[in-house]
Amino acid sequence: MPQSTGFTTRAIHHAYDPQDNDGALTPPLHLTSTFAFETAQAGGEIFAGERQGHVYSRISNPTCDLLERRIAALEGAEAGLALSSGMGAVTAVLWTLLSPGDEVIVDKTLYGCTFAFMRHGLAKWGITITHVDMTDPANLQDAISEKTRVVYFETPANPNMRLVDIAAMSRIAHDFGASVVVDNTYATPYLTRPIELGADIVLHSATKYLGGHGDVVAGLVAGTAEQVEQIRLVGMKDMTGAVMAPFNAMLVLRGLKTLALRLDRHCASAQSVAEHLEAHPAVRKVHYPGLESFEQHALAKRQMAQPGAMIAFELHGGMEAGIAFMNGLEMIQRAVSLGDAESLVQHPASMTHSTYTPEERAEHGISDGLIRLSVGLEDLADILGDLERALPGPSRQAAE
Ligand code: 3LM
Repeated sequence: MPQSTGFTTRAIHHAYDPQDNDGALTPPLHLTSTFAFETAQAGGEIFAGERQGHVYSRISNPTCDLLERRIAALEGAEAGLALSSGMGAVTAVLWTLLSPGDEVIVDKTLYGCTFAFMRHGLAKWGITITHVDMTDPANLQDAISEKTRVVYFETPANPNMRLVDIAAMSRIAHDFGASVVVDNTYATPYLTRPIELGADIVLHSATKYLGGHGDVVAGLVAGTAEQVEQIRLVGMKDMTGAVMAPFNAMLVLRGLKTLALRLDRHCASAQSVAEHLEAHPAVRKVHYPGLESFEQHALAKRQMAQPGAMIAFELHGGMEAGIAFMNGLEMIQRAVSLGDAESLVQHPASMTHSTYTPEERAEHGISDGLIRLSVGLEDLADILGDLERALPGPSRQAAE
């Protein structure tokens, strides 16, 4: 299939020909831990890298291999790597790229476990973690030095939706020889392709939109063939063992086929929900890149094909009002994670970002009253109806 085919065509067909597999339309699931060598010599040659072939499923597996080719094709990268989880991807990439004495510069806002890994994991091994506010590239320019090996950020950032200008960051980082690693979980390659904008490595929690159905925990990485091979052999094979199970690769391959279709619907509904929330008297502030009032709306339009389907918002009554609102929801589920068919709501300060101390949350712009909503695929009228019932206001007061 030529590279120039469309995004969804690649998500459905790339790197698979049914005629290579007895005509099976759906790629086979290779449930095998190890691979038999035709001869002892052939095995030795595969181990020595002189011959192509699979050895053991902690290193590679044909079902995972197909997923790796697909994510690379969708991200515009040379190669991909499938891992056990998003955190497996984060840790395998950073253990591979960093050594004691190095510095990693990260954005102020990160997913809670990534933040904890940096602060309490990497720091333990003599790696310096420097947080800068990456909403302004000048802050990176001021902080970067020859010791900086990696510049790392999420855009949009979990949970407060801050955006980072990938092209501007990459130019600054590359002047100092640092690698730019982007967590593209919120945007997915359908909305933003960091490598095309200058980043070096992209990683994902494929548990979210890529899997898309809330039934798998998975991670993906994309980058140059050389980098990905290193991450496979050092970060994944030896340092973390965070390998994806072939069955999970099959679920993510299935999810990818409908990624564009689902995101079109997710984004259209999220835009309506964000506008609805912004107009509601009980709502103090809505953080959604598709709103004119969003501080980085211009960057969102330049960098994202659509504004995504994650919304963060605060109610006038702060945390207490937020908790009451969450408990008032009937259809929208109170759960962490995101990108599923089901709309999900959670409270970052006590849930996904409880890995930050209260002081760190204040310093990093994660307010105690912030509510995070992952807008799902249900009928828009039902999503809006559930929100309306749960928000403080005359209708709720009358019912109480
Ligand atoms: C969450 N996030 O609810 P896994 N990068 C980003 C993420 O959002 C996540 C990961 C990496 C959530 C998970 S919180 C207990 C549940 C931007 C995960 C890590 O290892 O696949 O969970 O990915 O925000």
